Amino acid sequence: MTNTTITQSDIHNILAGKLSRHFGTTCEDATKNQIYKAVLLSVRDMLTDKRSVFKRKVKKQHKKRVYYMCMEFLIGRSLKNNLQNLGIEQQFRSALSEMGFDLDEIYAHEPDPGLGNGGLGRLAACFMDSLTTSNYPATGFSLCYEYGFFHQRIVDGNQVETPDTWMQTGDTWLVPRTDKTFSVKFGGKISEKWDNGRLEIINTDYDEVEAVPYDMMISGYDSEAVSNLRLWKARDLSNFNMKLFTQGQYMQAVQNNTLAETLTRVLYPSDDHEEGKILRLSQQYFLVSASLQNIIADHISVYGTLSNLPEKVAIHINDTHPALCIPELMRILMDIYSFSWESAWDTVVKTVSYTNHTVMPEALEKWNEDLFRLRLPRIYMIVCEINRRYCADLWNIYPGDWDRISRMSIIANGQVRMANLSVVGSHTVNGVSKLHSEILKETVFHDYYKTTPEKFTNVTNGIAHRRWLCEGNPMLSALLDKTITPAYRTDPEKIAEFARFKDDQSIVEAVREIKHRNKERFADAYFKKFGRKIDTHSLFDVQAKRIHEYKRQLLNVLKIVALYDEIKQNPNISMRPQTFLFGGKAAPGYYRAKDIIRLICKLGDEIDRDPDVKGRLKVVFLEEYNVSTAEILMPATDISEQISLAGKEASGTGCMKFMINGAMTVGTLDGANVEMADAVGDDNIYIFGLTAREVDELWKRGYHSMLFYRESERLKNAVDRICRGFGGEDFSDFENYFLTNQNIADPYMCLADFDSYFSTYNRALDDYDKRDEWTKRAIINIAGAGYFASDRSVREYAENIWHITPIDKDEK
Ligand code: 26V
Repeated sequence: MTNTTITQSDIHNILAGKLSRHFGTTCEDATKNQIYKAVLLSVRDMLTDKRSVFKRKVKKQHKKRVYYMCMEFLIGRSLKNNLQNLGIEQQFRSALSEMGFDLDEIYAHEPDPGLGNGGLGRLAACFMDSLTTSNYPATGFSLCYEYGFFHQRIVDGNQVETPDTWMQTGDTWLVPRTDKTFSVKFGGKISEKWDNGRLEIINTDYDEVEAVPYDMMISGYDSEAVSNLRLWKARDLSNFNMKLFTQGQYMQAVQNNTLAETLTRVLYPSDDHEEGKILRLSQQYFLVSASLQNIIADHISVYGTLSNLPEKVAIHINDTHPALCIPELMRILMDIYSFSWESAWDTVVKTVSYTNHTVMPEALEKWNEDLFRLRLPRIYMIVCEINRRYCADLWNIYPGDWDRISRMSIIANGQVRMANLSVVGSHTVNGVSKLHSEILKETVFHDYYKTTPEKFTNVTNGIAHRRWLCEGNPMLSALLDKTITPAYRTDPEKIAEFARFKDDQSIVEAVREIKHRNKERFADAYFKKFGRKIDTHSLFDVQAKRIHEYKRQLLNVLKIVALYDEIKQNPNISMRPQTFLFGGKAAPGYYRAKDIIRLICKLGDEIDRDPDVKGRLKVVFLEEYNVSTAEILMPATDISEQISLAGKEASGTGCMKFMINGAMTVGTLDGANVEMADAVGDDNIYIFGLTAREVDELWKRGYHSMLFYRESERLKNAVDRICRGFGGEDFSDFENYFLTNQNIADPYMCLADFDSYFSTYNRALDDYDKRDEWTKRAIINIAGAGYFASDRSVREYAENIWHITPIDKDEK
């Protein structure tokens, strides 16, 4: 799509204006950084203009709006996305080139804001892209973390964390709205007073923090909409001590402001366990309270009443992190707008919906009750009352069934359980893949499913294919444009038409050539950054995701060690050259994950040093894996490793990004892999290992990894080899981990799945040599990936959960 209303010379003039006003310089004298800022500011202006037209339409058409609340939005870089969406990339490229600047270099100058940990945050960003492209009235709410997700350095195999100071150059997209602030209160004392027959809640001695919005506009492809992602930043409000100040004690007057200063300072860099930190709870309440006040104020300004809130507003809580929405909306409706309990509750449940993103028990949020009461006294009272009424209802349904009622209770054993609160306070609860939604009903939410089955549904995740295919793989998308027309850009299921070309030899060759060029592009970028070479004629086998035991990077390591062992036992064995690429960060306090990184790095060094290998195997650990790296890594991948223990990965979205770029998946029947296998058929995906049900049964029977170790010579050798260490580095602790741990050895059953994994991988390796066949199957994967576009996911949310419709384009 090209926007023909703006010309190269218009852009030249716009940039000249920006440079003169902001930096007092000219196109001739500007530095690269000044040009970068001038480009961003110009695009920002265009988005602002476009957004104001869209906002008017939404208001005029009285559209129902969705508010997507999430502690994380892993948006990635925005410039290229915005220019392509607006259809003005070409004009900018030419205008800049005339001024002596290369647009690609300007792209590279933009920092990649790490406002998320992984899948959950990236999904939120993909959804904003799709909502906007599909012209839905949508707003994202999150926090403006001063420090995003840490940068990862690898020093002698060890992960070292350094701060992500993205705001220093990345804040140009943000528009501070100091005119739209709200105040959020923490702690204090609550008292009640009857006033004219109305119960008044009085909060005293609280700490007050000002929430300042920083807005980032999100563009859509060829759409009328420009959405807003509103990020809240905490600013000190009440801790300025005027008395001390007027006494001349300037420094003391501003000393006591730690809460406001720390609240939005840093993103929690762990996505696997709740540390129960009061700061995290405060962050969550800050997000929720500021956003809800904002939503209510906007709604009142349009409708003048809250009685129609559920008809005009959908609030989505992305995982339990914003679950305080439920009691906070109750508080606002009752304490400020005098709703009765019953009508407030009815409004809340009709407005709020919830997505669960994990069944890992350690990630299910629970707060210490005392801490919760102290920090959020009024919210605590409301949660207690929600719980009291809910348990009373349950008592009527299940009289005497204490066990069940205590399992379903929101507060129990001194803890507030956020997942239970989320289910009770939402009208709809969904998982993120078919399998995961079924597991939710059978396990974590089983009692609720039995009680209110109509609440539960599934929406399989999706990816913004415009970023992950069109932007990241311009050669492949150009080929698609040529063969099936560009219609798939806004209607992704049309990619299916590409399957027609699987027997067209010229297309098969073109797809193979594109894969190779993308491998070269990746290898060049890697060389520029690290000064090390990768053989682009080797097979690229990639596992890129957070480092977690359940994702089983260790199973991959066992496979590589077994292949290495084959070479050691027979140095002349014929083996296709393979490069194993790992990318991902470990949570700073997750020592096992950090050890896995060290193991990968040290294995890589050992293999590099070994003359027997003769370049046939190479292991690369990619430092600082982030959205920008993923964008060039995925198009370069031959085999995508999706090997979590079945039942543990809620969906996975990386798997979809690899698929749409023509990689073949080696994976378990877990998360979205199940649906990917359905989409392409068994011949076009490499499935191995235990199913979720088999895992469950084995677990119940009693899992003994030692039995698998003893039965497989290859596995035994691989485990023993790891335990002997690499290059003087000791990994003997893995013996305990895999085999002898008294609690539970090999908790994610790597050993049980090893043989099946190894033989399946080798089958893929053999198939890779039949180059035309392989590429045909790559084409089938690309063609089958349309379903996994987030355009489809958000349409399902819009139609089945939020009940929103796109704006009417023709109406003014
Ligand atoms: C938990 C916690 C707890 C400690 C504080 C920080 C924090 C941050 C995130 C989480 C929950 C993470 C859940 C998550 O990321 N799930 C992933 O969601 C993806 C999108 O639905 C899905 O594809 C992945 O399979 C799933 O692991």
